[in-house]
Amino acid sequence: IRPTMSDTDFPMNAKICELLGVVQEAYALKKDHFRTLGYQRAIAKIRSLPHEVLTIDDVRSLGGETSIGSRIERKITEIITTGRLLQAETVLNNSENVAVKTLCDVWGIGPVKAMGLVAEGITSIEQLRAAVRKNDSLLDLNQKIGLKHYEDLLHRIPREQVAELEYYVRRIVKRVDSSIDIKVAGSYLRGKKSCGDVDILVYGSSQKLKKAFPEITKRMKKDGVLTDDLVHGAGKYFGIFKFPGRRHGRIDLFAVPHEQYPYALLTYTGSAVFNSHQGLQKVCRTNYSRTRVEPPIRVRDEKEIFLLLDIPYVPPSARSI
Ligand code: DCP
Ligand code: MG
Ligand code: MN
Repeated sequence: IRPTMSDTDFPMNAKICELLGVVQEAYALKKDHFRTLGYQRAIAKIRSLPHEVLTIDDVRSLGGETSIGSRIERKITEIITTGRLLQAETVLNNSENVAVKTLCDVWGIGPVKAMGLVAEGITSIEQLRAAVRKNDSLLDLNQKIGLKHYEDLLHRIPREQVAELEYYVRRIVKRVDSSIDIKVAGSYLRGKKSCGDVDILVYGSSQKLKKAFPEITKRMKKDGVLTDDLVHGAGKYFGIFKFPGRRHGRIDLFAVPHEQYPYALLTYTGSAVFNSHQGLQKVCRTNYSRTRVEPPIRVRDEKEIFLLLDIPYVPPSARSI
């Protein structure tokens, strides 16, 4: 388990988020959803604080419906007073956790698969590669592609390189059908300096897309830019791309008919809170152009969700359209 950097500007808040994050990931690996959620909420809350946490009261005074539990409060106190969190150190020193986390960095391998591999004594990428050479069916096709490009895919893609890819894909698209255009969504559209993958909406009339979309990926393959297919469904392509002299990267292409474009844009721009099945959350722009996400709006039943969205209620029996 590797600490992840947090977005907060306050050093102590960042430290708290980092150390609680280590514990949270350990619970996530153990499928302890209840504790994982508790830690996620605490981290989200601290990350969005407009002030530095210097005493536990800076956290306690927040109150609210999703106040931090006393167990997590004790952990925060430990971090504030000692600068360390024993439980996080235990997690980081547990070689089994570290092995599971390492294997999860292979695209296509999730915690369950990783735990299975570790149970078979496979604890490193090197060992996994050796094991696959002996037993070809140890991983599925996508996982094998993930393993092949493991090192390259660990790196995020600098946004300048995403812009290069955008330029290239648009040129291909225009040659196939000049009425079709593309929009790069995901973290790129959100202005991130680097992206985990490149998410591209290919939009136009649904009639034209039907023929053009497969032709577009076909040409990109012929150019050697698409090197491996992961998911190749109707109107959807997930794969690996590579430009000469650059690392391999992940690319997602989505065929989007004009009339669906605004919905697709909202969905694929993210981040996940803007798409959640876990709750409607108010997102406020604060001073210093920071974004603050409020806890999910509490609702008693589905009807209240429709009410919030100003849509007449539709009972489940009427939803099989
Ligand atoms: N998305 C979603 N639910 C998922 C996967 C994705 O709502 N299970 C949406 C929100 C994401 C967007 O699609 O922001 C793009 O997904 P990515 O996984 O590519 O995530 P990002 O582009 O936001 O980040 P990254 O830089 O890691 O690719
Ligand atoms: Mg992305
Ligand atoms: Mn993506």
